[in-house]
Amino acid sequence: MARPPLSEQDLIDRYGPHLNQAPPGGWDSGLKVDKVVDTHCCFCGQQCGIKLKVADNQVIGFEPRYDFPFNRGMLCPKGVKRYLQGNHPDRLLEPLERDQGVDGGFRSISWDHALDRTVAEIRRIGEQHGPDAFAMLSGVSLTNEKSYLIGKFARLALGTANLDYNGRLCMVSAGAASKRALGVDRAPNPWSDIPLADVIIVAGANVAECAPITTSYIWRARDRGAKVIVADPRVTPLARTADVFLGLRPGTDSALFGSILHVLVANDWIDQNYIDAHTTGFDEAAAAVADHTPKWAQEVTGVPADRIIEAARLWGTSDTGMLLHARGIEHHSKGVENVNACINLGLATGKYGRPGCGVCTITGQGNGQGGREHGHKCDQLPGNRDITNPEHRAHVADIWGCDVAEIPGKGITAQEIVEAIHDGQIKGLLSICFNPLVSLPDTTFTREALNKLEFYAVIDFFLSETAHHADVVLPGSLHEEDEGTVTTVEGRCVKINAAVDPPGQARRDWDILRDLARRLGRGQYFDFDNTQDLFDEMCRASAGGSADYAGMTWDRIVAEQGIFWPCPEPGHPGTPRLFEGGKFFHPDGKAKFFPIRYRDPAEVVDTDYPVWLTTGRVVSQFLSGTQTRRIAQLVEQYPEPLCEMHPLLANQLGVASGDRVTVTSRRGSITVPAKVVETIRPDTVFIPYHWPGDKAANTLTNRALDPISKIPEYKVSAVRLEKATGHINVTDTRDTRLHDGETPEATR
Ligand SMILES: Nc1nc2c(c(=O)[nH]1)N[C@H]1C(S)=C(S)[C@@H](COP(=O)(O)OP(=O)(O)OC[C@H]3O[C@@H](n4cnc5c(=O)[nH]c(N)nc54)[C@H](O)[C@@H]3O)O[C@H]1N2
Ligand SMILES: Nc1nc2c(c(=O)[nH]1)N[C@H]1C(S)=C(S)[C@@H](COP(=O)(O)OP(=O)(O)OC[C@H]3O[C@@H](n4cnc5c(=O)[nH]c(N)nc54)[C@H](O)[C@@H]3O)O[C@H]1N2
Ligand code: SF4
Ligand SMILES: [Mo]
Repeated sequence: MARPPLSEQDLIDRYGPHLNQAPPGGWDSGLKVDKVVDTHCCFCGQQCGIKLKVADNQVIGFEPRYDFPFNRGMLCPKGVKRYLQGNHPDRLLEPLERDQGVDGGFRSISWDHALDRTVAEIRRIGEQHGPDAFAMLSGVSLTNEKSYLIGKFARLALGTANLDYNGRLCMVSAGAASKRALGVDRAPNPWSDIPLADVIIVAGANVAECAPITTSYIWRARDRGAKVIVADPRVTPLARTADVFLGLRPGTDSALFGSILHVLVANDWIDQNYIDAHTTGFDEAAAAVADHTPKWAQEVTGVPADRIIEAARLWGTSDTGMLLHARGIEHHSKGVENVNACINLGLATGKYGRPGCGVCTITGQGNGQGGREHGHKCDQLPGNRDITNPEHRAHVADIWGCDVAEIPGKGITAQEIVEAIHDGQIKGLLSICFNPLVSLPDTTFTREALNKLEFYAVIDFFLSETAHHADVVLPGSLHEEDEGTVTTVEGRCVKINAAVDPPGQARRDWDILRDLARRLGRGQYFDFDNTQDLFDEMCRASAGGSADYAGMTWDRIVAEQGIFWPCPEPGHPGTPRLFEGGKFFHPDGKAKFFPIRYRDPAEVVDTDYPVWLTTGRVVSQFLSGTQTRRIAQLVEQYPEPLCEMHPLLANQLGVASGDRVTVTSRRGSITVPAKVVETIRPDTVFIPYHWPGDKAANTLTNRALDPISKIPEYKVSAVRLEKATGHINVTDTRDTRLHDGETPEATR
């Protein structure tokens, strides 16, 4: 609901009758504010504290929050502009139904009609094809309470096993690796440990653009003299200040980390006492990399052998050290192996459970951490429990007050759900907080699948590109329209406060799901009146699980600026640092090494597709862009996807910055302007993925999945490039030239 323009009288009331005369109350910012609400940013997993300024039930501005210890008043460009999305004219204000008629557009319908039709289709598909033929997809921009509710809703109201979430595209490689090695899925450290590290390895994480506030933690370590090592095919902004840059070829991380382990062992830069006391499987892990010599790794990764040795020396001989990784090593058909290779480096040198020591994943979406704990993954029940474990099922059935047999078994993962839709096995879908048409690999395939659905309902606040394929669109709530909790990158559960009510007929997400459950005849399991009720039930359900919130209350969370889980009972202080005293979460208390050998990515370059493509993000856009592509000030910073390429490749193609290039993979092709940069390997191009349609990087990417985590291989595809017609003036404020003394080998 856009606010009407100010009338002349409004202007006089606000600013006084003459330009040179102050209004009665004196000059101020011109904003009449009813209240200022302490909450957190709705975007990335760092969850910076922010204040929203509210007037007339609209968010009209923001102020930084200096009291929140994580960001202490700092915000990135997205956090600063986030408040602008709420009043956007595209905001969905009433339920919509696809009009099969003339132009195939949508028409407004009543809530009763929208919900009754949705329920009728869920019933019809269930009766004709069984309950698993109706799937649900969910998202981790949602609060903990909603994640919990969705897990329960899919299992008890829809009765389907096939519920999964968009963290499947994001956090699952890190989660699976961490769980199998350490018995728990959480970054082991509070971020206040980062400045205490003597060496910091940043692997496949564009910290400055994607976790901007984390940069300041790393610089605080540098100020103490810490060494920074960056492993990335691109010289990211942080890499420009690195002491050692490991400019590896996409898809070769396990060769790099395997070789570092090899060097640690060969030089006895390991902590044998720690290994003996607190771990199992070291000998097998060391044997697996016996042939991963730096010379061999130089061939595979393109990183000079002496740099690999230097990185190993810094890591192995420093008393403290942290390794931070993100999707650059996780978005692979061997994402879990890559993460386990990193964890091996931490365990081999005893870098766990002490200040300034740990191997941490940097979470992605706003609730990238909490959203993977409370049971909306296909194999999971609340408390990060296992849906196939009889004891876990019994515990949750007890909390839910249902028969154990009513909880379906393990379902299939997000990409597999889309494959099953394409195959015709799954006929109906309800999605909330997910835009798969932009975010899944191989867009053409995803579109075909969506078009095959017999019925599709979407809960969103904007008509996302995926929602265009829906039969029914239910207008849900924006972050600032509901309260609840999220769990940040540090494992700190924080409180989100509602600033405004949903506009028009839009409803809170939980209210929509509760209504659907009631209409499905399952209201008895969804007898709650607000999100606080949901939080309390969620905490009870999590009790005894690895992600234990049982001792938390909203009051405590607010008073203590968040609580780190596990927090198993009232009065428990929470657990900022995991694994102190070498205690891991497996039954024997020990951590597990995994033997990791390098293997090729699912697709490799050849004569037809000779260039590596990798994809990712830019600072001003967020994920599938549904939100940030609607904020003009962010669009201006980077209006459309550019194909970053090295001058050597550009010369070969006869291309200058701004010339359009056609990029083709085995899946399809897109044509985008080139951006010639010295900050990328000559054999690799990078395209950010935030745009839909003919600008969608995912038209090119591969559906290959990691066998364990089922994450798609977004970071490696093989492509060919040709100069196309057309040119734009590329404006990007980033400095992508390399200066004297700043010429990493990989970019020569
Ligand atoms: N501005 C912004 N911030 C965000 C988001 C956003 O969309 N925009 N999204 C949030 C979410 S959900 C996520 S998951 C995080 C993602 O945060 P990041 O993982 O940091 O971001 P990406 O751009 O996906 O990839 C990170 C880096 O991996 C490198 N890379 C590519 N291939 C490889 C490889 O094979 N090996 C290695 N070692 N590196 C490789 C890329 O060059 C890139 O610099 O960001 C969060 N923050
Ligand atoms: N090529 C390539 N593809 C990628 C990646 C990559 O690096 N390269 N990264 C992957 C990663 S890490 C991620 S996390 C995914 C993200 O992919 P998606 O999860 O599909 O992207 P989002 O933009 O978060 O989509 C969320 C949708 O939910 C809506 N939404 C947001 N908050 C709420 C809410 O509170 N309630 C409701 N009802 N709706 C809400 C938004 O409007 C949006 O339409 O993309 C993946 N895709
Ligand atoms: S760093 Fe993340 S949480 Fe902080 S303001 Fe930026 S997008 Fe928001
Ligand atoms: Mo993500």
